[in-house]
Amino acid sequence: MNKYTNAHLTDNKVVLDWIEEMAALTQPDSITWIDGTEEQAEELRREACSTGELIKLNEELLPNCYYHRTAVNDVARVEDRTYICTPTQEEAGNVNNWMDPDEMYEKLYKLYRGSMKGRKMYIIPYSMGVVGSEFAKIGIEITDSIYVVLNMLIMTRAGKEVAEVIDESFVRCLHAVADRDLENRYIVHFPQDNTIMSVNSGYGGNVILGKKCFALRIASYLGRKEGWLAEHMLILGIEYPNGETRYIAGAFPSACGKTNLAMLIPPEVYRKQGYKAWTVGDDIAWLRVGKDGRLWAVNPEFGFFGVAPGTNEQSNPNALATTRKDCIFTNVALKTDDMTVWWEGLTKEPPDNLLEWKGSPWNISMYDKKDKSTAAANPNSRFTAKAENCPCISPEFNNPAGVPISAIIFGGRRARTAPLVYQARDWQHGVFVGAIMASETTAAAAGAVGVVRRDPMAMRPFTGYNMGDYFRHWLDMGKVITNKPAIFNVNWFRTDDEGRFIWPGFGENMRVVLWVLSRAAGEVDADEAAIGYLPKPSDINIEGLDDVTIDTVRELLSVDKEAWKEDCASIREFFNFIGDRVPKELYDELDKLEANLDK
Ligand code: GTP
Ligand code: SPV
Ligand code: MN
Repeated sequence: MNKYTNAHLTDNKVVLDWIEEMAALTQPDSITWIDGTEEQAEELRREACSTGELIKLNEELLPNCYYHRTAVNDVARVEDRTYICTPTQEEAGNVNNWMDPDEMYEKLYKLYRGSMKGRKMYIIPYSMGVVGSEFAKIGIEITDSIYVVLNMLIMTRAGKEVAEVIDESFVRCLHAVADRDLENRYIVHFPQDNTIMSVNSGYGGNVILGKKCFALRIASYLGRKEGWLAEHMLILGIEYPNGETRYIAGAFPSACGKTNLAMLIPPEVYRKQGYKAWTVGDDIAWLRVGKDGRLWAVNPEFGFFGVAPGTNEQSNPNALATTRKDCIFTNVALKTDDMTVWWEGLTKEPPDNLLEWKGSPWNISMYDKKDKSTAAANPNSRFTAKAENCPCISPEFNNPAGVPISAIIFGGRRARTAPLVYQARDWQHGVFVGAIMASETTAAAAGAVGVVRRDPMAMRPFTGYNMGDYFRHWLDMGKVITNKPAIFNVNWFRTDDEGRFIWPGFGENMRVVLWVLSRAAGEVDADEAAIGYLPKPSDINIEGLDDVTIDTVRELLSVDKEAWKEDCASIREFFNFIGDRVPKELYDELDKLEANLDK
C-alpha cells in the first residue's frame, strides 16, 4: 500500500530504503515529505492548531506566532538518558553514557515498533550550513511531531533544495514522540553509523535533532576525523568605527549567556562613536582552518532556540525583536485576554489573565521562590525564532566561508573563583583554560540547578567521543592553525556577599570583549598573574557605568589563590575521572598552575 501523501523528493535508493525500513518499524498511517514551502508549513500549523498541539497567538501583535506546551515531565534535555553508542566504551569515554550498539538498537527498536500507528510520519531533509556549500552537512529527520517539523523549518535550512543534493553520507535521524514515558526516554547517537535515535520526548534539544544531537555530538566526532571543530559557541562580530569587523567565538554552558552576548547592543559610549555588533550565531559554531592559517567559523543553524525568561527590552532588545513574528513559544505563560505571551523578567510585574506553562490560571501568589517550576513560565521555556528576523543578524550569516575568528572566549557561572576576564598564555594553556571550565548547572538540563560541575569547553553534554581524545584534538588543531586566535576566560556571574551580581553584564560585556579583541591584536598590555594575563584595571572602560568604579573592577579581577588551589584538586580529580586519554600536556599545565599559585 502506498502511504505517501506526496512525491518523493529524491530518488536516492539508500535514502528511500532507509525510510521504508523506518516506516515498516514504526508503522505510521501516512508519510509526508517536507518540501520547505510556506503552503505546506501553513497547512501543518492549521492541523496542529486543530488538535491543540499549537495555539495560534494574536495575529496583529505577534504575526505568524504559535504557542506550545510540552508534557510536564519533558521540559529539558535529559543528560542521564543521552547515549553515545560506539563499538567500545573506551571510545565514548567516562563522561558519556554508553551502551553496546547492538544491545541499544534492540532496546530502541522495541520502543519504536508500531509507535506511529494512527499517526503521520514526516520526512525532513535538512542542511546544517548553507545548502550545497563545501562545509554543509545533510541530515534527514523522520518524526511524527508537527511541532518538531515546524521547529526544524526555523532552525535549519530544510526542504526540497536539500533533498536535491542529498547523498549516502546523510545523518539518519529518527524521532518518535511515543508516549513520552520518562523511563523509556532515550536520546542516542551511533557516530559510526551516522545515526541518531530519539524516543519518548517532545522537548527541543531532545527532538530538534539537527541541533545538539547532529551539529554537536555527531559533528564533533566527524570534526575529529576530518580535522575541524564543532563547538557549543556563539559567534559575534564587532564593527569598529573605521568599518573593520573583528569576530569572537564564545563557549558558555547552556543558559549561561551565549544568546545574550551574541545579540548585545553596544553601550551608549560605544554607539555614539560608531561601534556596532553583529550576530553570526548564538549556540553552535563549526570551525575550520582557512588557507590563510586562521580559524574560520560558520553557524550551521538557521534560527535561534533561545531561553525566554530574563529576555526583555533592557537585557536583550534584539532577541525580543526577533521573537515578534514567525516564532514558536514553548512553555512560556499564555496571556489569554489578548493571546500574547509572558515570562519572568519580560516586565517587572506580571500581567493579569495568565495561564502558567502547564495550562492553569496563575498569579504571583502561586509562585514559590524555592520551587522555580511554580513560576508562570518554565525556567527553561524557549522561543524558536528565525535568524533572518534578528535586527542585528550579520551580513556574513549566509557566507559559506564563515568569518575569521580573532579570539575564543570560554566562560561559565562562577560566584567566586573565576575573574571577570583573563587571557591564556598560548594555545596549549588556552586548551587547558577551556578544559578546566566549571559552571553552576542550570534549568536547561533535567536535574539539580546551581551545582558547580566541570564542563570543559561547555561541551560536557555534547562531545560525541572520549573527552580525553577531544582535548588531544584541540591540541592538534593548534598545530595546523598557524595564525591562532587568542584564548580567554570570562565570568559575568561573580556575586557579592548578598548574592547579587557585581558586574552589570549583558550589553556592558562589550567593554570586556573590546579588551579581549585589543589583546588579541597586541594593542594593549596586561599583567602577568598565576592563572594567566589579567587586564590592567584601568584598561577596562567603565565610562558611563553608574555602579562600577575602578575598585569594583579590581575586585572583579582579584584571584583568590586558596580558592584556586581547591579548584586545582577538583580539576585533577576530574582529569583522572576522564581517564588516561587526557593529554600529558594538560597535566603539565595543571602542575604549572599549582606551582604558580604556591609562589
Ligand atoms: P542555551 O540556549 O541554553 O545554550 O543558553 P545561552 O548560553 O544562550 O544563554 P542565554 O543567553 O539565553 O542566557 C541564559 C540566562 O542567563 C538568561 O536568563 C539571561 O538573562 C542570563 N544572562 C545572560 N547574560 C548575562 C549577563 O551578562 N549577566 C547576567 N547576570 N545574566 C546573564
Ligand atoms: C542548550 O541546552 O544548550 C540549548 C537548548 O541550547 S537545547 O536545544 O535544548 O539543547
Ligand atoms: Mn545551547
